[in-house]
Amino acid sequence: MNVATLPEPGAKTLREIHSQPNVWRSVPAALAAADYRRLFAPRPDVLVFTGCGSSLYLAQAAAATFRRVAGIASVAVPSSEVSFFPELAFAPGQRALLVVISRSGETTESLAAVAVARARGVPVLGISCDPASSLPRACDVCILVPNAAEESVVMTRSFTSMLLALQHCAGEVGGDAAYRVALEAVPDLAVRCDYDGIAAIGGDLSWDRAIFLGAAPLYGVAEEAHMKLTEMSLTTANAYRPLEYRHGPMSLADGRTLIVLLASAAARADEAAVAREARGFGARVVLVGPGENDVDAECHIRLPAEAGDYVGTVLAAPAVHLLGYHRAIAKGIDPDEPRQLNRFVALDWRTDAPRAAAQRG
Ligand code: F1P
Repeated sequence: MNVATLPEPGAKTLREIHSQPNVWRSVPAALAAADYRRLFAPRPDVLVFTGCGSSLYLAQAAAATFRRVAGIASVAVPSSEVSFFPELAFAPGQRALLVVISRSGETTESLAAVAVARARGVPVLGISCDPASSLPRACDVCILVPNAAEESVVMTRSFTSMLLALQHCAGEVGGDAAYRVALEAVPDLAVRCDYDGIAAIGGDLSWDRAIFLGAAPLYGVAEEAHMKLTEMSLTTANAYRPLEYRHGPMSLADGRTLIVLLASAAARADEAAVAREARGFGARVVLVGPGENDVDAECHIRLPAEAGDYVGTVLAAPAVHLLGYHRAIAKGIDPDEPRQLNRFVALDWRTDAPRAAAQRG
């Protein structure tokens, strides 16, 4: 093969990362095509968000948003736990709605979670990027965001676009029209962000462990960030709520540790104190959030002040996606070809019946 025609390593992933604001603009129209409102009448007592990998972290951010914006009790449960510990998801006497998140719509554990819900008479709302997949056929209603799908294995724009779609749902279900208007402005806010400053940090191989700190809906983004860095650049990473970092993990903070604080508005001063303490142990600090660089971060990805914790949730994602991309390239790794990873995990489970029942035969 002519070397000149070989694609640049990571070309697909980089293109997909930068395409996010434009893809986000199409989310309201994608939502309008799905009659999801009927699953909220009567109003469920609890929403159980579920998914695997990046989609589980998306579930965490979506659950926090629904609690705050729609005022409905919401939890995020890994799809495998819905199958093996359904009592953690569905309490007797509680009217639940299962919300299954799957870019591919083919992850076995997530399809099995649908079977568990069905067997209990629990309605299912799905969200996926593949209209031809199994998930839309298995759900009562499925929101589809097809142009957010990636060619790459790693999820970037599908994560943020499906999260934005669910945040719009929360606004609709909560009757908060102003929230939905604020969400529609998010793509324009993203265009105002200068994400490129993260490239130098990604290219600096003098750190080799990353800690992502995020609270409430940003915790799901922090978890996604740790996953992206791991998948793209084979780097050890962890995610914590910011103030949790003092309760043990800070013992590892040193000169080879990168702290990425996804700062919230609600707890900003206290979160900044944690970052400064970590810096005191030699850790490097990156700040992603609005306002001033009050943590003496060596890199500040400044987000617009009007972002807010439940409107600007997705705005931190391109920064952490680019961190993973640039670190992969600096390490000579192609983020378009992540090691030992498939587009989705297919298991030899029956998914037409709850796993436990299927195991009993
Ligand atoms: C879920 C997932 C991805 C992960 C990898 C394997 O896929 O765990 O989050 O990055 O691609 O599959 P899906 O259920 O959202 O399609």
